[in-house]
Amino acid sequence: MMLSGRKLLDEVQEQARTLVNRSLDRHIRLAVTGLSRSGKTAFITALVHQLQQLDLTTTLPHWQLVRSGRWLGGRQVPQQYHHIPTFRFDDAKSALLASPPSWPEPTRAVSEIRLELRYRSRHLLRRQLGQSPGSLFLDIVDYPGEWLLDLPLLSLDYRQWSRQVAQQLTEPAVAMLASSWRDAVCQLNAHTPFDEQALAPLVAGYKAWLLACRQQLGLSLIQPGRFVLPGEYDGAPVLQFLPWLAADPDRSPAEGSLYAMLEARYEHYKQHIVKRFYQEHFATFDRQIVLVDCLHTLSAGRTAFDDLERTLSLLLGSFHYGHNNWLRRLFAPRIDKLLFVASKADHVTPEQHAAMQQLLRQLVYGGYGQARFEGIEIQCLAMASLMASRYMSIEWQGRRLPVIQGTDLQGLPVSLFPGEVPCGRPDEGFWQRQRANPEQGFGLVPLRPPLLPAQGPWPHIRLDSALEFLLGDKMK
Ligand SMILES: Nc1nc2c(ncn2[C@@H]2O[C@H](COP(=O)(O)OP(=O)(O)OP(=O)(O)O)[C@@H](O)[C@H]2O)c(=O)[nH]1
Ligand SMILES: [Mg+2]
Repeated sequence: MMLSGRKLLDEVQEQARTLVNRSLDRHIRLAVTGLSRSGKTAFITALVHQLQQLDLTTTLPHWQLVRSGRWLGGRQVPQQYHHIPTFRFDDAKSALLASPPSWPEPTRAVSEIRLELRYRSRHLLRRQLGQSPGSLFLDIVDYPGEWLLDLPLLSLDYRQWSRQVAQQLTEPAVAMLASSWRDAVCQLNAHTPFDEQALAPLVAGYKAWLLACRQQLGLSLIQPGRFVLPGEYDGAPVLQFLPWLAADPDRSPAEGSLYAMLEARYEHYKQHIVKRFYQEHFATFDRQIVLVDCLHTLSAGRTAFDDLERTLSLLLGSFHYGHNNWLRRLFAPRIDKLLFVASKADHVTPEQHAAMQQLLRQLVYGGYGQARFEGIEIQCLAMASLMASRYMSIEWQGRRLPVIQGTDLQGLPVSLFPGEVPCGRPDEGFWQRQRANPEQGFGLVPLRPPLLPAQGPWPHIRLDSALEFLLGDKMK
């Protein structure tokens, strides 16, 4: 049958449209990663709010798309996976807008949100096909930072992981907190028959130690993550194991022995909890942002700083950007851009931001080098998703000092001279000054969120630079 000229034209146009949609990557899955309390949920909330504003010109000037007047608007649309809870944007926003305002709750489970972003396309083919405005679908995943720390476990067997914990315990401050369970665990015999009742108090001691390391020493390497935040596995036997700190077994432990059971539970944890979680939520991300709260770690002291450095290196090592190993097959990464963010930059005065970025660059140096080697584009930024402070300068002992002013969580006004952020790994002098003046720490006084308008734009630091880097090339 002969097609009429009009029909033929329609068909050709439809085929061309399909081709354009395929070639124009209209979908991005953004992995927002970071250790617990690094600012992931605040970032997602601020991002979603900003992207739902129609007029961004005044607040996001460093985002090219906005500057060139091509931004049309953003809205939340139904997400791809129906079985995953939706990110509770309205709850987070209500908390920020409440009187008094408060930060969103710590995250206890995974959730997702999908946005459709509309813009006027510069793409010639798309314009000719009548497809300007263009749409980009952005998927964002939020999850508890505690679970990120499980990722490096995937490349450790039970014996290797146990050695890593034994190494952590060589730090005196860390060992001191383990006194309630460590001696008993060091005395265990690999071949004794497994006894759930006898194991329970030891595991409870181990879990309490993990929490104490985080709360009292500000440590980041808290593994396994589900031991401090079990989610749906609360009470399951798979969360009842601990590292082997006694002598290694002299012969292969029989089935039903203590060692065999601990090892089996560890492996089950890796295969059925960790691997499944990452397969389900992280397998297909295209871009990644890694938030790091450098300032809080500087305040927490040297042990915490060293621990953060080690933790980041373990984490970035396990992403193995572009590497052809089994982790790569797990993630099938298409990731081509990686943004490292030193979060909560509103806790220091602006002239410190360059040092903050430098410090972050040093902290993530290992992963940075690896990713760049694989051709992934990388950037480091000092950013605040929500700016909770104002900058001032005050007269003090005949000098002008830059300070930040804000409100603490109790509602009292605070003026802080945060001091100078070291550009790299701090020297001994820095830690000594820190010990002498503990109240001077960066980010030690958490700030209450600022008073925000329900509809208008929200104050931030470099959120627009982050958007330019993460989305700019996909919205041409
Ligand atoms: N001043 C300031 N504080 C921030 C900012 N972002 C986060 N915070 C602070 O950091 C805390 C943790 O932020 P969240 O966004 O909940 O961190 P998270 O990474 O989602 O934490 P988990 O869900 O526990 O993994 C907040 O309660 C605030 O006190 C920011 O941009 N500026
Ligand atoms: Mg969170």
